[in-house]
Amino acid sequence: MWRWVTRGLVLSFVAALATASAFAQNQCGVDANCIGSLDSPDVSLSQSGVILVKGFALVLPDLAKVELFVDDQFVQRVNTGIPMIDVVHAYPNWPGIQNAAPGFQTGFLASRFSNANHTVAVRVYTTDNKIYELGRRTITIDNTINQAPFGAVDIPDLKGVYDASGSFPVSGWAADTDGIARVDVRIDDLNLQSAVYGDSRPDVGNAFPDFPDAVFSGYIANIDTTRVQDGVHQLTVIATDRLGLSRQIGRRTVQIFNSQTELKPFGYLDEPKPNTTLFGTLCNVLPVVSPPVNPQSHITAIRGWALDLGTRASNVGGVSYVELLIDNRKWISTDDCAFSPIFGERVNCRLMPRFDVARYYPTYPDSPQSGFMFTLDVGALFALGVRQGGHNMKVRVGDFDGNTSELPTRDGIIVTLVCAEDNADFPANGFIDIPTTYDYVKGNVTFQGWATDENGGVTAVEIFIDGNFVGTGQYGFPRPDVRVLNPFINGSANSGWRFTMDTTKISNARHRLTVRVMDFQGHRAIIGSVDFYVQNPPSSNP
Ligand SMILES: [Ca+2]
Ligand SMILES: [Ca+2]
Ligand SMILES: [Ca+2]
Repeated sequence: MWRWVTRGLVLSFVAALATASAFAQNQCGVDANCIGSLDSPDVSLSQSGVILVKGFALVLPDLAKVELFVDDQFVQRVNTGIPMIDVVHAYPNWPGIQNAAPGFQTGFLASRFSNANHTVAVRVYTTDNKIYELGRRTITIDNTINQAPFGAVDIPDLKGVYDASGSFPVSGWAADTDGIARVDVRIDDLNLQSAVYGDSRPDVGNAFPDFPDAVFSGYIANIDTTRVQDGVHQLTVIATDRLGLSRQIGRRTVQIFNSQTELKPFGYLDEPKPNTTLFGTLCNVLPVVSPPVNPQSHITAIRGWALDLGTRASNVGGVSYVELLIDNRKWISTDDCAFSPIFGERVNCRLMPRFDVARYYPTYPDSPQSGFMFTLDVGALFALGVRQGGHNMKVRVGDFDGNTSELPTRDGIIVTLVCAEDNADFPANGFIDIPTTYDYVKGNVTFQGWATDENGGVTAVEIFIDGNFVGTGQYGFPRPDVRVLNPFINGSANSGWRFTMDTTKISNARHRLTVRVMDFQGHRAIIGSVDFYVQNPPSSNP
């Protein structure tokens, strides 16, 4: 009996040695070149849904990759490079720690495994081809359990008490294999508002490769702080799945302070985009009306939206006026809003429908009618002494308390104003629909928009990234919407352009798309620029 027991022990010990040597790996922590921890999954809980695998690893000389193993079988590569302030503080003497982002995170579907015990471990690969195993543990999978939603709050971040006034965004991501029914933002455990859910989060998609819904897991709520008393509050974000199960996915301390003078208007200038060439006609004809417009001249539409909040006490939130400034001089104000006999409709007005804005700011005064539009006659400006060339354009918004803001920023945008009559040419007109400003894109992305040229038509749509020519787009796609807006322009019905770009060829960073159009006479005009972010997963074969 004694011999039998001992023999069994010895055999299992030999078997363990054989397993370890087969992979030629060390446990992270046995030498000075690897420090790490696997914080999740928790062995004390039965696992279901998406099993989160999270931790950190600091290795020397450098980290090559991290891989997830379940039952000693390779499952997937793990997303690395996640900042972890607490780890940076805990290992102040680690080489290069101040710039380190030692966190890693992934997840895998529990439904791919049986309801039983399974081993989980990650392997950490160094740039000098060493392999360390980290965090081996046995977990229990029980697919009959409904997992509560999981996610994160990215904004506000964890850096301490967040000072807020007026409007501030709460954003992050939330996911659940049953689908997310809603994400709610609470202040002091009272529901304040629901977030808009379903925005694209390619970084989260990368972290959960076998859970495709994670790509559209982003949420954002724009919080109107004037609905809350000034002071320190606890803000929590609660996600609820389609089966009704909820989880708090983040908690932050916010300090709210609202005074009338701080509650400035905010908003955005949608059109024109930066760098656009805007043209005028009848450049020598002095306009007889104010704001300056000549009948039959070419008109440029200036469009955007603006909102404003008031304090709890005074409650006089709301936009009072919007003005168009060129080189800091006011040319048109929504105080001029009136029926125009030239256009046969009301022009230079605010309170225009913007249901897209209302979706993101549902509780704000006038948000369904937050739009404004100006009819700018560039030719009339020339007649009044404005020179052709580059000019600063911005929009100033005033509230009822005497506060003003400038859109899109105090710096405005640069536009080029030209007279179309000088070389008998109307510069091309157009727009960039995709990407929208600060979109996150990855892999192959198709930029899209439209372009027209009123005399002769479009020959080429030239695409620039960060000022470098990258190719010409395809042209001639149907755009009935553009036709409706520009019925008098030949070719507007088929004015769509597209350009497919492999974003893995450029860095994971902010970039600027600029689109230039050439017409049949060889005249070129920029139709705008849009800034966007590229976020591709690390290459799968380092
Ligand atoms: Ca669930
Ligand atoms: Ca205000
Ligand atoms: Ca032209």
